[in-house]
Amino acid sequence: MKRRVLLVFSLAAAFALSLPLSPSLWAGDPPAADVYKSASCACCGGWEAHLRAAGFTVRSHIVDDVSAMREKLGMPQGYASCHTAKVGKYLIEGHVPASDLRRLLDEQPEAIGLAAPGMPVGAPGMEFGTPQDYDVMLVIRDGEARVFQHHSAR
Ligand SMILES: [Cu+2]
Repeated sequence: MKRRVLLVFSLAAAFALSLPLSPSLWAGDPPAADVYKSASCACCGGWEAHLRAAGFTVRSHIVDDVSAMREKLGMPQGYASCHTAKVGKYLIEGHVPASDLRRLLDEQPEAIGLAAPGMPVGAPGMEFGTPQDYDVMLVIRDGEARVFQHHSAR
């Protein structure tokens, strides 16, 4: 418990320290995002548009079986959403905001990647209805994850 609090605190501190440096840290182009989704997924397209607007190059890949592709890529099924993306060495599951993706790429933690499990209303690409609170998880390995960023609906 203590370790977890310390970890959260040090991450918050690291994030705060990195803020003024962010523009210079982000000098290069971000890696391209390869997005694996089904042909009928409209909200996946919404998320891709969000990434493009944030400066990412997006390559869409239509697959018949999104779940099988998730398995193949290595994102644990417990964090499943509607699409799985590969960005650099990381996997991104679901409607993860570009700001979290950039922070992940800046910090380069040892992890599988990020996941916004399910389909949280209000997340990028899911802008309809009443927004809800949701957590973006840092998936370290199968069965081990922690909150990377909490997103409040307000
Ligand atoms: Cu979706």
